[in-house]
Amino acid sequence: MLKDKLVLVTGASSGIGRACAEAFARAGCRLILAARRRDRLAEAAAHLGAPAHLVTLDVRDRAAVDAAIAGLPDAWRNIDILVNNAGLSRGLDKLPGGLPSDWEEMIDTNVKGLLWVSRAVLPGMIARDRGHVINIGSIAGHQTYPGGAVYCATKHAVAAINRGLRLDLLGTRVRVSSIDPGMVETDFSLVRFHGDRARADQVYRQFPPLQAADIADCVLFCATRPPHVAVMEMIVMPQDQASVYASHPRGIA
Ligand code: NDP
Ligand code: 8X3
Repeated sequence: MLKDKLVLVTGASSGIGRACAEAFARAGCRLILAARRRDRLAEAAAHLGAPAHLVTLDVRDRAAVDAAIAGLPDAWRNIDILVNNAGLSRGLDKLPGGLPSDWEEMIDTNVKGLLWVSRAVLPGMIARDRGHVINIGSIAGHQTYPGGAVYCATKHAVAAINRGLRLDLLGTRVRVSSIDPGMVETDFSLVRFHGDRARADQVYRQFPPLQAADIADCVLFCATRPPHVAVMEMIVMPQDQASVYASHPRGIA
């Protein structure tokens, strides 16, 4: 079903994005891998076992996004699936003491970056009357926790964009889905805590977290439904995390 489909994954240099690229590669797809760290993209591509085109891209830079999509070689232009995954959290400070630079980075990446990439890719999908935009949202798009106001605001925005895009594409065959995970063990916490490895590792010792491959499974599930089936939103949590407020501190064996 996915054989030879062309998939663009943003944030393919790490975590969930890289796992999605690997899963689509196993399904026979060709991959466009986008992120800022070229060395990490090249490393991911080397282990993919599928044709891959690398795009060094900061999704916050609208002009760069437009140029990257417009400049794709002919064989890499007709994107079938866009995985809007690039994103991050910065800081866990209560809002009155939060760093405006952290807020700007999150808003510019998680909201505006997702919009820039979608705006650049969607016209082609609509013209071909086929395609699938799969957004990586979060449980933080459904709930809000202390210190997370701005990150949660960005993921609430992703949820609204996902729902709005679905409405705006009604009548086309272009599908829109959001996969909204709870805690996934990736570099997410390392980035959130500005590189504090000990603090980041502690996050994933409370209970068995989801792994990036678990989210890639869900993305693949959405992408492999028959054309008349649209998965609009999927919340996926670790078994020991019932909400952002309620988890069972089972520890890690
Ligand atoms: P990682 O830190 O492992 O990966 C984040 C990816 O985003 C990296 O590939 C990074 O690439 C890319 N990225 C960040 N900023 C930019 C940018 N400006 N331009 C292009 N790429 C960028 O974290 P995750 O895999 O966990 O995060 C992926 C997505 O999943 C995010 O949207 C996150 O909000 C979401 N999510 C994560 C959860 C978790 O618990 N881990 C739970 C719910 C959702 P590079 O630095 O090379 O540019
Ligand atoms: C990441 C999940 O709960 O850390 O989006 O915000 S959470």
